[in-house]
Amino acid sequence: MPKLFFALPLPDLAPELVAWRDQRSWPGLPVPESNLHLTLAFLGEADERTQARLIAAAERQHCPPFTVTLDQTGWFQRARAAWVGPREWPNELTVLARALRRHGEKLGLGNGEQGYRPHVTLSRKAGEAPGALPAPHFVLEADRFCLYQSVSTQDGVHYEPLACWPLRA
Ligand code: 3AM
Repeated sequence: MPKLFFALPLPDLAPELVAWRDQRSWPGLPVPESNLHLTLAFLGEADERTQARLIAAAERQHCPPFTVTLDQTGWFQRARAAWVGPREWPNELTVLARALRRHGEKLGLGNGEQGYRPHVTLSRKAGEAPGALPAPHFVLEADRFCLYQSVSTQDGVHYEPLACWPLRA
């Protein structure tokens, strides 16, 4: 069964983020540009019936478009992920992430974690935190969200959108 998650795609920002990361000393193994995303809710393995239910729930989800400024670097020590993320973020993002996590939980999905820390993972297997300076400054104009599946190939993992929905009030 494929592993699923909801995320914001970063079509315009991904090349800028990669160029920024690759210009500096950044720890760990770089995440390929095509895999960059901002996770809203991790779901885990889901069968086709559950996928269809997730899609139906996401279709009914309403959220206005919002802006997120990625102005900080960070490191999840346990996951060994180095990232950029917002210092502060709009309430719409918190509410959307929570609603999508709950859709998953109602279907028995998720990892039980309650806290939400928006971030874009730029590298994995990072043994140390990235430098804090110079601070990043990337503006994400979020206007849609997607359900992704994680596909393992010989070249590594690829994240493929299964379906996307516009953010609208
Ligand atoms: O790219 P980020 O860091 O946002 O770390 C995985 C990645 O998130 C996360 O799901 C996203 C797509 O794979 N992930 C994988 N397993 C996870 C788990 N058990 C997980 N997040 C939470 N719990």
